[in-house]
Amino acid sequence: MTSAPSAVITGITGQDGSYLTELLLEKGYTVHGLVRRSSTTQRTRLDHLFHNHEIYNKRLFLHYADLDDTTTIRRVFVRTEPDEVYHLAGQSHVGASFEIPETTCQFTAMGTLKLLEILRDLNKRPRLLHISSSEVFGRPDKAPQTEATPMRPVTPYGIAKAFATQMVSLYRESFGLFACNAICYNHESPRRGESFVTRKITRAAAAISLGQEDHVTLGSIDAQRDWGFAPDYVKAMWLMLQESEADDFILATGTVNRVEDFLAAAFDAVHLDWRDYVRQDQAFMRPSEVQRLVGDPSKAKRVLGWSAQTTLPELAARMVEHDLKVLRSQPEQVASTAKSNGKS
Ligand code: GDR
Repeated sequence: MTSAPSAVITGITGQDGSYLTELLLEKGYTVHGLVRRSSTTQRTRLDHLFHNHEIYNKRLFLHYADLDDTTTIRRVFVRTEPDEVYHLAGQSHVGASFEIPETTCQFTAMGTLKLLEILRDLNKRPRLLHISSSEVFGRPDKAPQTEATPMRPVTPYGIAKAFATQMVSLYRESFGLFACNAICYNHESPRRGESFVTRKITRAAAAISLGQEDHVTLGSIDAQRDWGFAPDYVKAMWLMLQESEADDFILATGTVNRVEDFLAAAFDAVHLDWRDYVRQDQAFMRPSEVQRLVGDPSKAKRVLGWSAQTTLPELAARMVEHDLKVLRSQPEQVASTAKSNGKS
């Protein structure tokens, strides 16, 4: 009898980490999550699993390990001998990367290199999925972008991701690691952090419709992005590690929209006109902005049989519906979170 497959997930407490954990548990995996040692670590996305006694500490385990703590991470790998590693952790906010470029590079770039070095030395090497980003393309010459589009990042976050992405390819080619980059375009969900533009908008639309807020302040609303639904994307990440050859894939919808289109979809869901409630502030503009990113997911479709299933209006409506529910059940908490949405 073969034993159940096992996986390590870095960044398990994030949006993607939580959906991926659910997917892997459904598939019978034992899941080991690496979490930062911090008194304020947010784990609400996984609470339902921690409270499940059939799962927590039976098939789902947490290990404290910062991304730069190589000794501890190595120990986790030696002890757990995972079949697969999903490397999702890092400083994921592009706007914030201008304010904390060193931290961004330390975790996103060097954290990935340190992980690769650990994997290279293991006797039993797991397969690695690294979550890369459309930000590596920066201001590309060509749209939509493919796996062959040159990287021209223009943000500290994009530069750190480009470094990590190229290191993953290098370790695959030079050291024979089964290591893949999932070059993900924006992917959202009700579990998205509130400082990202989609969730900030859906929360605000919900709060405004319930009379708890009267406006939302944003930065650039003509920026164009390719927005998909996060649970669709974690399925592709898993599929990538089931292939016989390690390879990189663009994960995207192939459809581009403006922030304005997302605003319209979210406010439509509560029957309001977004133009009456949106203010703009320089504080939310970035020193260097990626204006338009859209991916060509045809390789993922051809090789993995994967395609994004959720349209932008469906995505926005689903997120607004969730925020309305939360807001109605915890009005004070949600209103104060929305107010304290810092510079992002
Ligand atoms: P992005 O997502 O930078 O594309 O990175 P984000 O939601 O932060 O911004 C999308 C676009 O909206 C504009 N914008 C604002 N953004 C934020 N956060 N807050 C605002 O108030 C606001 N107003 C306008 C931004 O300028 C930008 O053009 C996301 C992250 O998940 C990355 O980790 C990931 O790699 C990429 O998507 C793919």
